Amino acid sequence: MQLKKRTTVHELKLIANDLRKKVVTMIYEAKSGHPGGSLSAADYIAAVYFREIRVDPQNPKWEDRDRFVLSKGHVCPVLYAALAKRGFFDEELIHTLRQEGSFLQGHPSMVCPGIDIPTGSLGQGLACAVGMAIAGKRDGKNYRVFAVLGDGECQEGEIWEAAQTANKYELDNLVVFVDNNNLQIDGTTDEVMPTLDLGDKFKAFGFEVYKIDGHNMDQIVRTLDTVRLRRKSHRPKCIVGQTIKGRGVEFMENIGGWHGIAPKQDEFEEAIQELDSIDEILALEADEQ
Ligand SMILES: Cc1ncc(C[n+]2csc(CCOP(=O)(O)OP(=O)(O)O)c2C)c(N)n1
Repeated sequence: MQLKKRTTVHELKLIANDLRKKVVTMIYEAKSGHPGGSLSAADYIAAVYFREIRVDPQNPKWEDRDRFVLSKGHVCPVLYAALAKRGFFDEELIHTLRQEGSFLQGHPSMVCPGIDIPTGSLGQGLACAVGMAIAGKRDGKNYRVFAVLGDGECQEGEIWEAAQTANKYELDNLVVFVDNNNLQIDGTTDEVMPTLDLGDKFKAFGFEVYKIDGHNMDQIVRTLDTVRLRRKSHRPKCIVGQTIKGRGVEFMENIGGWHGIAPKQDEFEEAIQELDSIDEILALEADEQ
């Protein structure tokens, strides 16, 4: 089910900041995890989970729900934070990230309520999303499938086989987001294996492409609105969001080293302080409106 009232852009900005705080907290407490790519995807994931996706947290396996595939599964802390905030499970459980016995493991698993497919082996998620979208059409279902890919991940050949298939089956129920933060584990995507312009590539594979600033909530919301209106266009959709790895925590921003390490206590405190100050700025913004 969609939320009763459409969440406003301002509310989504606050939610995204809250997700960022939770990401930093979870990874600090677990002493491991992937902050950089979680923080870069936070704005889009906030918009999808709090404005767009039709899910029922009380009935996570609802047959007609929209599906969500976090193809770059290592950034699951941001997805867990969103699922907890939407009520799929007790928010307190976010403090169990990566603990033995917790369903919040280092990569998503289907024992966690709200996870539609296990991911982590990069390159495979889009093919799963395509399969779900084909099944939806075959079964006459109205659901959509949202997938989130990393730009480094797009170096994998399987992504392009899946994209080809999405075009062949006219999967207008598929919405792909590429988190184009230009970094991966070992450096920039250009240094490791240039992906070239991912928007142009998806376009060449038959997708409708929207190139946006992946941190501009106005643009994200407008693009999701457009994509929803074009639901029956017979073409899959791809939103390429230009993003910043580590977004929101200045000392992590654009630093490859923050791909997969946890902040130490002083770093954690500094990060939370900075994110708290973003809340203060957002409160001022609201007062001025
Ligand atoms: C098939 C596969 N190869 C390697 C890895 C190890 N790995 C984990 S994250 C990552 C980098 C991913 O970069 P990107 O897709 O750009 O994600 P982001 O920078 O947004 O975190 C790699 C190589 C993996 N998970 N799966």
